[in-house]
Amino acid sequence: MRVGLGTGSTARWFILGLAERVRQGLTIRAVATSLASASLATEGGILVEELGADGLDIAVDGADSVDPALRLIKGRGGAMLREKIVAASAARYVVIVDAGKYMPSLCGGFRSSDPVRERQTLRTLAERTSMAFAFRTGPDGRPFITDNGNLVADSEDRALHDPSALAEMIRSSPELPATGSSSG
Ligand code: A5P
Repeated sequence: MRVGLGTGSTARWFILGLAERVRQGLTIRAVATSLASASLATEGGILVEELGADGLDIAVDGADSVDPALRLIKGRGGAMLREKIVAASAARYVVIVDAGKYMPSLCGGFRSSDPVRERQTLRTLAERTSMAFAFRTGPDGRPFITDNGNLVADSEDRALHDPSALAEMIRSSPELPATGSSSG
């Protein structure tokens, strides 16, 4: 099988378990959603390759939160772009969460990928959503940059009552980065 590997502490457990199965003789090929997951998989003996045109049989990832309608917030790990590409390429998409991820309603989250328009992106988001957004910073206080060289814009100032509508609004807004996406 061709298997997509997610990113984060939950996906890490999946990769470790998969590596154990590979050591026992399971034959798979994997595509990783982050450099961290690629390293972990390779160290565990999993063959990691680039995503091919033939897609994936299954992808397994974690999530930051899930609501009663099984809608998800993802992206806290900063691997959203590759996670979305891998998820879209997989015939089956499995998300693993523990009980701590269940929320009665989701909170905001947005990843921006266009540095040229970064400030305009935040302004547009704020205008369209009436929510406050800020670019994520790392432990050193500098802007957090993803594996793909993207910035991450986060908003957590209120619950999302209609995350599906928000996701659609962002997807259909030409002013927002074409590869940007609501996490909801
Ligand atoms: C990575 O970008 C994220 O989407 C993760 O899958 C998500 O943040 C869950 O991470 P944990 O399993 O570490 O909570």
